[in-house]
Formats: sequence, C-alpha cells, structure tokens
Amino acid sequence: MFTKAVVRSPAASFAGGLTRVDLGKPELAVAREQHEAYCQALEDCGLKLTRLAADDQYPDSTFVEDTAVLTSRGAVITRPGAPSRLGETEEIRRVLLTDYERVFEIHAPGTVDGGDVCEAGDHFFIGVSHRTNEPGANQLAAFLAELGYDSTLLDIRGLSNILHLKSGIAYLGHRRIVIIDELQDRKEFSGYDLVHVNAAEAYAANCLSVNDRVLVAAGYPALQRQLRDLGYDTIDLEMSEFQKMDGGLSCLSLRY
Ligand code: CIR
Repeated sequence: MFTKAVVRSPAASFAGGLTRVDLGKPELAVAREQHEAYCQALEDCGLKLTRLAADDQYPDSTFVEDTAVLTSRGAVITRPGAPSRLGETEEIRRVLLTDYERVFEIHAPGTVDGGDVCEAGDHFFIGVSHRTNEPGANQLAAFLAELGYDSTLLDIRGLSNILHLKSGIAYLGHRRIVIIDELQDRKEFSGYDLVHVNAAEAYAANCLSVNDRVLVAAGYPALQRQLRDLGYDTIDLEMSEFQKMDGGLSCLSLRY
C-alpha cells in the first residue's frame, strides 16, 4: 500500500518543456486544473501529498516521476536523460532524504528517467531508451539488487511511439500488466497476465494502480471497460494538457 506521494504543480514555463508530439500548446490554467484533480484523486486513494512549489526554471518539473525510483526498501535519485531536466532532482533529494534511510544516486555517465522504470512486485523492468542509457540502467539494477530486487533491462530505443517504458506498460499487481501492441510479444512479459490496449488507445496504457483504485486517462473507453470488467475501481482523469507535453498519469507523482 502507498501512503505518500510527491507532486509538483506545473510551472509557468510549462509550455516551453520538451515534447515529441504535435498536439498544440498546453494551456497553463487548464493544466493546473487537471493537476489539481489528479492530486485530489491521489488523496482519495488515501495518500498524503507533499506538494512542491512550481519551479519556473524547469518547464518539465511537474513530471516528478522521472527524478527518482522509489521502493519500500530504499530510494534512488535518478540523473534525467534530458540536459534541461538535470537540476530537477535537487528538490526531490531534499524530500527523500527526510523520508528514506537508504538513498542511492545515479552518477555520470549514467542517465535514468523514472518513467523508464516499472515496478512489478519484487521485480523491476528497466527500459533502455533515449533517456535512460545502459550505464544508468546497470547502476540502477545494481542498487535495486542491493535492496533485494531483481530487474530486467528492455531495449525500447526502436519504439518511436513511446518516450519511456511506462508510456507503454503499467503494472496492476498480481502479475497483471497493461501493455501496448508493440511490447506484448517481448519474452520478458511471458508468464504475466497481459491486458492489451488497442492501438487507438495507446496513450491510456500509462494508467496508474494506487492502492485499491486505478487512475486512467479520460477518453479511452475500451481500456476503461476492460479494467472495470476485470473488477478494478477506476478514476478517470482529464490529461489533455500533459499529453501535449508527452506526459502521462504516472509521470505526475512519486508514490511510496
Ligand atoms: C519530457 O519530455 O521529459 C517531459 N515533457 C515529459 C516527461 C514524461 N514523464 C514520464 O513519462 N515519466
């Protein structure tokens, strides 16, 4: 069970952040409303939030997930793969050092974005992407091993439609994974119960299991129906402004 989460409100400079998608400029006021609804949903799931003040120096800083990998046994501060995001870890380090006894850090030349790291029980899937490089993934795997977790590296550099591993998969617990078509045949996922997301709804694969609820992007009815049919209690959240900046539900918080 998660009890806490760190979130950070979108910066005034939010529209100047990185994006590979062509969905138009986000509207800050709408992004802030959507972010507030997201925070409310996490509170409804029973989490106590640490709300960091918006930081205009870092347009992408609302995507806090990329700055750390949190487990129940220890934390790893990442070293984000985009140079413009490197300084985002400062504030997160301060928060995590008060809550965690064991804190590791990724060092150069390693880079890791938390969005590439998918916890699946005692196992971690680590995507090697255009943000997370092999030295970073290997450092992370070694830290996780010290904490008693296994991990598997997956090369996703050939998949142009996802920024991070978790843009394409989400772990729901009990060996069940929501997954996009392009990843479903990877041998690493054999033995898991896969919930397939159709191509038209690929964005919604980045859903988020929080305690006994699943947060899902609004506007993706097929996945919502599948999840409800499987017995999940879902919360729909408008994500349009974050989608414009290549971000999904998991990116907006660090849960622990
Ligand atoms: C970026 O490109 O870094 C941000 N605009 C989006 C980061 C999304 N984070 C995530 O998927 N974990």
